[in-house]
Parts: sequence; structure tokens; C-alpha cells
Amino acid sequence: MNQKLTLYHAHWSLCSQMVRVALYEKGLQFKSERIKLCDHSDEAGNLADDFLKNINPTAVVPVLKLNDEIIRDSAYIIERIDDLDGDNKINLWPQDPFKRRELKKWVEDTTITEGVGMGKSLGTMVPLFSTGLIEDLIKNLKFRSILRIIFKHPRRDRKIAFLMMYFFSLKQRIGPIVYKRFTRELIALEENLKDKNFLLGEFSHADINLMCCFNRLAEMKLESLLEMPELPNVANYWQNIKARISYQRGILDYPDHEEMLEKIFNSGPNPHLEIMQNQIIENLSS
Ligand SMILES: N[C@@H](CCC(=O)N[C@@H](CS)C(=O)NCC(=O)O)C(=O)O
Repeated sequence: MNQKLTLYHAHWSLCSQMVRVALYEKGLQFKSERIKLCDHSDEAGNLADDFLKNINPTAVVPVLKLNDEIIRDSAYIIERIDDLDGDNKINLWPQDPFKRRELKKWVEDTTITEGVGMGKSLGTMVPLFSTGLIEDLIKNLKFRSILRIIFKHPRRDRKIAFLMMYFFSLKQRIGPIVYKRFTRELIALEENLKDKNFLLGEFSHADINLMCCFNRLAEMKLESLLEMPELPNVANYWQNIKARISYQRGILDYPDHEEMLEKIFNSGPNPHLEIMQNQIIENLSS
């Protein structure tokens, strides 16, 4: 193992979590460069000149530096990580070309894939459930941090979303937009997981993505959706993936926002929960 790895990542970031879990699955050592993102910290490390110039001109994390090479986009980073030799003998991508094609589709569907509109896939739906928290975090930013987003954020879509959250409010409207599609996806997953411990049989990149998505749902107090007696395969799968040591090391060991998470739902359950549970039961019985 003679490669040098540096990960630029945020603690509370779905795609950063995916890459960290992959690094721990492979047993690879890496240097950590924590970036505090502009949507929740006045530090806005992702808008710093050095980050934009030398690490990622599109202002997002994660980014992996492998020796002198800069690698961007979590899905591609994980493919590259899989080619490296770590302490654990595990492959996150299968050899078989047919299985690789199948995995590629699953990976695209379970992460924030560029070009896929928010809410159009499982991976882009999950962050929408945390809009409430992100909005609260953005509203707590200093006004000069908002100005910095206006003048420095290179991504128009993100800039507009952040400004809408700061000046107005999106949180009540976002969740319901994806109820139907999300409940359908969970039911499809139940079918796909039949007689399997992991999505493709063996543990793979797609399971890493789903681990992070499911963890986000659990943080948003939606874990009961993953434990319904009507979806036993999903429930069994969630138990399997969260029992992995990489779940602890790549996700739980990088805490952030606990106070905010406590605060947003301390007055009761997540309001989306019951509606989606009922939709699942209705869909299964029709
Ligand atoms: N397709 C990219 C998406 C990366 C991404 O959207 N990262 C988010 C955190 S999960 C980010 O850096 N957001 C900061 C911002 O947009 O200002 C990947 O998979 O790496």
C-alpha cells in the first residue's frame, strides 16, 4: 500500500459518507480534510478560493486526492477506490460484465447523480426529506455568508435553492412532492431484495449508497419506514447493512448537527411518516 490518499469531505454529507464507507470497507488509510459547507457553516470551506481553484471548481464534496491526482464525484471516486489494495480483501464492483452493468444502474439510482433532477431517483429523493433541517441551518447563517453564496457559488441550481430557503421557505412543500415515487421505490426494493442479504447478492457499491440513504432517513425520524412488517426484506436488509463496521466508522463516527436533529422533531414524529406508511400499506393491498 504505497498510495497517498487525502479526502476532502463534510461530516454531514450523503456523498462524503458514501466515500468514507467505501474507504473503511476496503481498509484504506486516508488523511482527512474536513470541509464545512456553505449551506450550514459561515466558514463555507467549499467556497474558499483555494478549494475552488485547486480542489473543485464546482464547490462540492467529496473530492479524493490520490497521490497528485484529483478525483471528483462520489460514484467515480468509489470505482477508483475499488481498484486500490487495502487491508481488507473485498471488491465493491463485481468482475462479471453483466453484473457490472446492473450495478451501474443501481449506483446511478442511489446517489446524487449529476444531470438527474432532484426527486427523480432514490438517491436524489432522500436529501429532499432533510430540506427542513437544511433550511433551518441556512436561516441561521450570517447575512454576509448569504452574500458570499450569491457572489461565489458556481452552481446556479444550488445558489437559487439556498437563497429560496434563506429568504422564503421550501420545507413544507418539498416532502409531499416525492411521497408517491418514494413509496413506490421502497416497494420495488422489497421485491429486489427477495432471498438476498445484499442488493446484488454480494455486498457492493450499491449497498454503500443505500446504507447512507437509509441512515439519512433514520436521522430524519423515518426509520420506521424501513422496519415495516409489510416490507420484511427491506427490514432485514437494513439490519444487515447497519451491522457493518463501516457504518459505524464511516457514518456514526463523523457526527454533526445532533442538536439541530434533536430540535427539529422533538415535538413529535416526522409528519411525513404516517402518510407514507399508509401509502405503502394501500399500495401493497391494491
Ligand atoms: N454528484 C456529486 C454530488 C456532490 C454533492 O452534491 N455534494 C454536496 C454534499 S452531499 C455538496 O458538496 N454540497 C455543497 C454545495 O452544494 O454548496 C457526487 O456524487 O460527489
